[in-house]
Amino acid sequence: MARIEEVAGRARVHDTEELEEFYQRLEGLGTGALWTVANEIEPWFPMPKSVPMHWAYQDIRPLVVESASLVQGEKAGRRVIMLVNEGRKDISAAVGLLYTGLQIMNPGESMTAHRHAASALRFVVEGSGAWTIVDGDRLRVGPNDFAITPNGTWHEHGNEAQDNFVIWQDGLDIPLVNALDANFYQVHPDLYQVPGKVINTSLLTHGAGMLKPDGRSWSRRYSPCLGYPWAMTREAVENLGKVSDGTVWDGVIMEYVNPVTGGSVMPTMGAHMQMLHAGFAGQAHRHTGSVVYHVAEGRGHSIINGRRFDWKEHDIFVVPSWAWHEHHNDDADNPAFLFNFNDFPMIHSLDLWREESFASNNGHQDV
Ligand code: GTQ
Repeated sequence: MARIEEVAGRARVHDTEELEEFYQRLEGLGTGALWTVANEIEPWFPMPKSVPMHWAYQDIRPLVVESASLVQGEKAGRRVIMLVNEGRKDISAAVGLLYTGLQIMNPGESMTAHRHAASALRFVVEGSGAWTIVDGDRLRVGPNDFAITPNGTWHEHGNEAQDNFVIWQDGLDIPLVNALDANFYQVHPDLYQVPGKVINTSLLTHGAGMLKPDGRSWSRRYSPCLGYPWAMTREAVENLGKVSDGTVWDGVIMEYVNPVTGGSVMPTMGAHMQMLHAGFAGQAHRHTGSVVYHVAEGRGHSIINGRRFDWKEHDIFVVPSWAWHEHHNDDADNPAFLFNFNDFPMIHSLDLWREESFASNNGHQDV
């Protein structure tokens, strides 16, 4: 049944017996009449299937921990509890075309190496001892560190701690790459990589915002810096907060960047850290692009399309494309830090970025 819109310029052909019979003949030939679906496939504005959602860490953590004794990491490949959007169960997306999940690794555990066309990133939630090897570069990561595993790189990871598990959040563009029918997957021929001698090589090379003599010859589309430690990130955002009030929507926000180009860390996914100063009451805005947030520090709430979501440390919530959203820090004495990853690099590179503030829109909910 076509969605009729009685507006000049929109499809408004009512069904008749004659037309229905015509549509059947079209269907039999692998064809269809555009006007029966036009209003749906060309909405006036983005109509995401994803809905705003919030996952409280205290609710999910016990199940993540339970999974550590229920399945062997080696059998599961990756032992991950996915966060699945109500409206996107069909593609295992958390929001839009982004996937996310919480991965747990037992003490001494390591996962086998593989690579795929999808890009991945990690935001460490708890536990010391985690490491990843990306194309032979072994990186150590701790709580609130951010790390990338770009498209096509061999990667494996594990936990070298003796007595604590590690939980980190995975973010991948799997639903996007699958939507484009462009995914490939390979298990490493030796199952494990042989890492280079020096741990944290990419960070030692690129971690200070400086370039070595041939630094500009890096020609990949992703950042040569694979890790972004929390202490440096927090300090950078805090320092910016000393010289700038930030924006009325996002407070003091900074993007993790490729140090060679200043561009996003990967071509499909970008990531930010933002600080909402004590008592910050953000204004609402909306934009194209989907966002997955992780509360790195603090407590507060966000209002997303009119629904309030209270959050605290390590909670995860999502803002679908074109949804109004505003952030509040409910602690009068301490800043809150929100990590996010998003599909903005794609949206920008395809000239699909649109942004609007609630104030300038006079509060109209729709167009
Ligand atoms: O570590 O590459 O959560 O391939 C899901 C799929 C993590 C990974 C996930 C993956 C990975």
